[in-house]
Amino acid sequence: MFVDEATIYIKGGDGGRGCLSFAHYRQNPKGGPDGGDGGNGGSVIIEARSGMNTLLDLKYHTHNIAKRGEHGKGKNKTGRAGGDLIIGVPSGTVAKDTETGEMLADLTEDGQQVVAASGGRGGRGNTRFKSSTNQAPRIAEDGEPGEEKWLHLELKLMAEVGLIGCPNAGKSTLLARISSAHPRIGDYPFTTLSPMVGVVKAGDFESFLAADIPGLIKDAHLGKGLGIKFLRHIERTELLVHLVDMSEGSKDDPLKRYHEINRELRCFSTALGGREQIVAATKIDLPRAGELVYEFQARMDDEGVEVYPISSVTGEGLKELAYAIMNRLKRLREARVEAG
Ligand SMILES: Nc1nc2c(ncn2[C@@H]2O[C@H](COP(=O)(O)OP(=O)(O)OP(=O)(O)O)[C@@H](O)[C@H]2O)c(=O)[nH]1
Ligand SMILES: [Mg+2]
Repeated sequence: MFVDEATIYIKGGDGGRGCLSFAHYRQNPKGGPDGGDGGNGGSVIIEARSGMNTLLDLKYHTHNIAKRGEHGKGKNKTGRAGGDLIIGVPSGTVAKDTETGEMLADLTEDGQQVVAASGGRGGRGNTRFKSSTNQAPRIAEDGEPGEEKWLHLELKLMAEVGLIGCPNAGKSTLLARISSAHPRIGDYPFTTLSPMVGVVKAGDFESFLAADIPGLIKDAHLGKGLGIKFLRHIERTELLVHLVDMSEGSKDDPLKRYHEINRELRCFSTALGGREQIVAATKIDLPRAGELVYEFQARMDDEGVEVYPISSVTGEGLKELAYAIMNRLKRLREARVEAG
């Protein structure tokens, strides 16, 4: 099951207590201090793993506590340190402190780690307190407690391209057709209930990652339909491909739908609202589509936006679209490099 949010409690292990002990040898009945230090507690470490794609496990495993350090022992033996607790999360997970709202980490790279809660330091044994004036110190420290906090984890998928549009526009069908992914497809709105990423090949050597998300409707920002919560999964994208359905009669103006979706994006964030888009007119194989596409293209032309007509059934226009996406991505990257 795809779960993209979880709240967990984490605590570093407590440090072990320092030991209060004196050596007693036959030759030296008075002995001297020989209490060892306590071991350090283990830390809680969050690690990104590209092979994972859900926070499901953590949803049901909320308490995560690292091992405590062992107490120090006589004969100056230091207690063993508690092992770190490593929690794996999908790449793209953002960790925030629930209390302060502070972002602790944005784990985007496979294997990237962050110490989310440090273990407590072990207490010093009495040997450490020996001095010229105090040869037999009767003090030893307690270990420090491990750091504890509640974390909110939120997964934001890693993809360069996001597919957006109304429910039933053909987003999942397009992704299934041009990528390795197998999203669910259905002849009804809201078929897609959780986002999915696919690798799209453009030519022999180039590819990009595209994310399919549930469809948006007017007033999604007010909670209509599935709402806008899935938009966070396309926040990291560089480019959006906006799919507009050409099969839905002329009364339901495609241009109007196109503007409605863009409005929802702006309501979610100015960043997403301002993201570059490529517009694709879908389902052009259907008999009634021809005229609508022509009209839509003409009106978009007035707005200075190019439209790519496609059919995921016949395959028409798909290659052109994939190449257009790849080229736009390259241009965006070049512009980014130039801008430093
Ligand atoms: N004729 C034709 N039908 C298509 C085409 N693309 C998608 N469809 C059909 O349109 C319906 C909706 O397709 P989906 O890919 O599930 O649409 P979606 O945009 O992912 O929908 P949601 O997940 O609900 O947002 C399905 O019945 C598809 O078979 C196309 O190019 N031509
Ligand atoms: Mg879908």
